[in-house]
Amino acid sequence: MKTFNIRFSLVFLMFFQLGLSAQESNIEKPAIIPQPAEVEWKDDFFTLQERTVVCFNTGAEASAAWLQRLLQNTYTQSYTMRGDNCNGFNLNLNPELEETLGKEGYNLDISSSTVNLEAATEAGLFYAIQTLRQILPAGIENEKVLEEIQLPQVSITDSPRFAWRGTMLDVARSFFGPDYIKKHIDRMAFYKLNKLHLHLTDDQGWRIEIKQKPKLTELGSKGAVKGGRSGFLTQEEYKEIQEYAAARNIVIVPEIDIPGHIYAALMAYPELNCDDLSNIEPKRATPPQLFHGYEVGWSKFCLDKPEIYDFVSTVLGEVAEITTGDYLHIGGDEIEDERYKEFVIKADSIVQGLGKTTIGWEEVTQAAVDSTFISQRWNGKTKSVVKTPIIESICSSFYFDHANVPGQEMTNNWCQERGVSLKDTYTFKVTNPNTIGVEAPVWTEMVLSDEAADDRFWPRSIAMAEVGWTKDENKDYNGFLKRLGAQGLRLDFMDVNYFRSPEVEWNSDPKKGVFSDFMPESKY
Ligand code: TNX
Repeated sequence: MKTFNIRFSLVFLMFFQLGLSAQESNIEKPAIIPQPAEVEWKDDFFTLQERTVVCFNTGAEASAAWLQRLLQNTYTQSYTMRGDNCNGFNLNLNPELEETLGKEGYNLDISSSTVNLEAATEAGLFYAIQTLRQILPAGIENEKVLEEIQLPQVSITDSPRFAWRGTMLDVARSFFGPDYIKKHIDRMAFYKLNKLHLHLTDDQGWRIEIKQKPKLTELGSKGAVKGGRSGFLTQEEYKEIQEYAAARNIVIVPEIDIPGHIYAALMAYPELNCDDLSNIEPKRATPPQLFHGYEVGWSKFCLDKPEIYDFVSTVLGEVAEITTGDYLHIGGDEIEDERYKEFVIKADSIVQGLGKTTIGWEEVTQAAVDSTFISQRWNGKTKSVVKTPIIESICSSFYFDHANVPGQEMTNNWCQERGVSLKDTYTFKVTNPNTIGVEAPVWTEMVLSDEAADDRFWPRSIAMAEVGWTKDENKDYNGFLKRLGAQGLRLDFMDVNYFRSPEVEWNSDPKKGVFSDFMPESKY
């Protein structure tokens, strides 16, 4: 009897296992990017019912709205309800979880009948929802999915490696308005990026309204690089973008580039020049002309004139007033002047006086700035006299105005002749203990349309998102390429004009989206 029992159990077990593996192969494991810290897939699934309750507790109201918005693109009818534990979707905000999950971490647990999302903050819940979104079928990105939805059961515990996960858009060389910026914010949020740095001013254009200095936009916003768009953001538009971003856990970081890269202000307010114009290269442009070229490093304030500090205080004061984030970026790149260090220290104290944290390009660390000053590394050439927190934007891995593949047209490859490949981005290893995160700039001297900006940002920003979020031991380039390829269709549905990196096997719908016209040469 005993032997029979054991035999029977063995046979039963074998059947059971066979059954499971068959089931398992039916349900593909979704591609999640960035790779979460801990993922445990189970061999069973959750079926989305025709009616669903979304339960949320105090503080999770906005998350409930997000989740309901997501479920709207499925056949389910969802109802939100204040409460702790419903038999359906549960959003649980619990500040005590900060100890284990940090500010942006979350737990996501999908079992046979419930989907539980918990975090210490709404940011964490928002990220749990983004992960859930990646587990739901790609079709929800552009239509109502009516076929039955089965989600694999899973238990995910996740939190980011770095607090700073950003992109930078140069709206000064060529203007990008609220519509594109919001689209960009949506895509960033999907990949758990949380800082959008706007390079608002440069020689070619001034892009943010300053009420006490109206000529900055009346005159200074009219320029752009040849073929690029001009324009500016009103303060109302800026605030609206900022609110849109905040709802997606993204902080807008405004940059007013001083004391160099400042010609747009110098043509609008010529009194900021030295009387003999020794602060600019007149062959590039002289006031009241606009500048449409590409050259850098040829303009600066007249640093001997004390009035420039009034100008700086007024401008930064207004920008600080409309900025809800903690940071003001003062640029500080590509200038030589005896008074440069003095200027940086003074500008920092103005920013601190406005209650914000100062950020500057790495050159600022030639000056003995405070240890709260954040420096943004881009060419790694500065001899720093201080240790500061660092945002990593080293050009050889994170300058996305560079070519996706060698020879790509309309790219600027001064840092690395062959451009910046997906692999260059993905395999960057952060080793400096002062690094607070990563950020990828798209400079727009050669990026003149929304489609081109998409092509430069995506998919390399996705690789960067994983550098910023995922710990080294959980990263793997080949695994990343597979997950990225699997997300192609989703990017199509999201209407992203991403560069079809040749190293990726894209699961993509050629009827959707606009393809980049680049054809790799056979030698690549
Ligand atoms: C360097 S990076 C610049 C920008 C240019 C960019 C082009 C930095 C701080 N300055 O002014 O647009 O190269 O790649």
